[in-house]
Amino acid sequence: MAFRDVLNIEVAAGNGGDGSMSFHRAKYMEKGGPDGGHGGKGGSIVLRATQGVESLERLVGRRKFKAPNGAYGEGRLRQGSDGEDIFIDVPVGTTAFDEDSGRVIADLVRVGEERVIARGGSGGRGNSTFTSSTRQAPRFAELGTAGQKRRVRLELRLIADVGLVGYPNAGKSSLLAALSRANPAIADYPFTTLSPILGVVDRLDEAGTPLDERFTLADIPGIIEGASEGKGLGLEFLRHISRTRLLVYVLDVTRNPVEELRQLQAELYAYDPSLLEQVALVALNKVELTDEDLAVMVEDELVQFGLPVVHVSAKEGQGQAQLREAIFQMLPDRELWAQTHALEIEPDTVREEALRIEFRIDPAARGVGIVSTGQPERVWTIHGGGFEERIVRFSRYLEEASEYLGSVFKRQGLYNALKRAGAREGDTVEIGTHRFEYFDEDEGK
Ligand SMILES: Nc1nc2c(ncn2[C@@H]2O[C@H](COP(=O)(O)OP(=O)(O)OP(=O)(O)O)[C@@H](O)[C@H]2O)c(=O)[nH]1
Ligand SMILES: [Mg+2]
Repeated sequence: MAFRDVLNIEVAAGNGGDGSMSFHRAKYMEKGGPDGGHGGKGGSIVLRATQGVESLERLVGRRKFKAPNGAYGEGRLRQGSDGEDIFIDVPVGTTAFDEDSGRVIADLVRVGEERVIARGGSGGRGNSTFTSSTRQAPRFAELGTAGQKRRVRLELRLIADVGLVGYPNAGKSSLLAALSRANPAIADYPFTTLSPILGVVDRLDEAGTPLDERFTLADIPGIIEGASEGKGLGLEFLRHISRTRLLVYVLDVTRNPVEELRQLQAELYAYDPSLLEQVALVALNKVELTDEDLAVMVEDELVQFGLPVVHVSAKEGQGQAQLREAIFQMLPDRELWAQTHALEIEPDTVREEALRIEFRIDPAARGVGIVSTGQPERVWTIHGGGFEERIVRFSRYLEEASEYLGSVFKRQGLYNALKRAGAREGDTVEIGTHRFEYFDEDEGK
């Protein structure tokens, strides 16, 4: 099975159902009251983290997800049913990005965690809602709003506690095999490991009996100089270690460990500078191939990096118990780590746009554009403040709802704002596709 760890999908939440415009009808009753019910909510698209799914592969073949719409409201105050949410199961460790804004919209790190990635539209209110002392028979209702549509990129980062990084052939896979029950491919050629592999490492007591304490260890493909420019297998796989709590630099003592570590750190830095802030140690591997004095000399040279050094042999077993124990002792506490490394997630609610009034046309000032009424037309265009959305929600009943909308707009301060901007009696106000005449209430008082 190919290891797929990035997947692009398209998601569309359901639209909200329209509110109903209806009046009660019964025998012997001439004129019943308004009884239009509300529309139902549209279904949302929800990501859910599950265990036991190792890759995003499971989703392949299905790139588009659509949640059902909410049902229309009906007479007799019957509310439309809500559209059901659609759940997309993804492996723990999946992060979702909005393809267009690039922002993180979900980051699932615990089994069972859920996050809405496309919100269903809300249902419109039925006409029964809009009665008042002066409006007994509203002949309008509210439409449902559109569900959110998004292009989403899913990325899977293995949630490993510890990551092994090193040049090809340094012995990373050999170490994983020695410390855990994982069975990675090991061979005497570079880039044996082509995709990340996880193993579980138990803490052992002195007699070698497992204690009830363990960490997961990720083995990733080797990194070479220039990896950040795409050489070798590139740095794609560093994504998997970007959220580990500890890094083990695996160095082959028989090569040039000091130079290799410098290069490794430069490549990691180029990918993501915060990788170098992770707790780390050095596993100086293959020590059985050199004499001890030489290994100690190398260790002295590595002092400049400020990292603890453990001498090991993945092949012969030396230092493995020490390496295991050193990792357990240095590993930052999971809860504390999670608190300081939480990704910043896009807020759920879109910040409401401030009201902007744009004075578009003043033909009089330019001496042109006399309309049929013989008056120069002055048009004020309204953006933001939720006014355009509100017009859309009543677009089917603009005529009937105009008095209600007028009172809402007034309460929201639209006419005051227009007046302050210099609007005059008879000017045209444009909100979305709707146009109406500006009327100054205080005039003539
Ligand atoms: N002598 C000796 N050989 C080792 C030791 N550890 C690993 N090797 C050998 O080094 C070679 C590479 O080992 P791997 O574990 O595949 O190395 P890797 O770092 O995973 O390599 P890539 O997956 O290509 O990045 C194999 O031939 C191993 O047998 C060791 O401690 N001593
Ligand atoms: Mg390997």
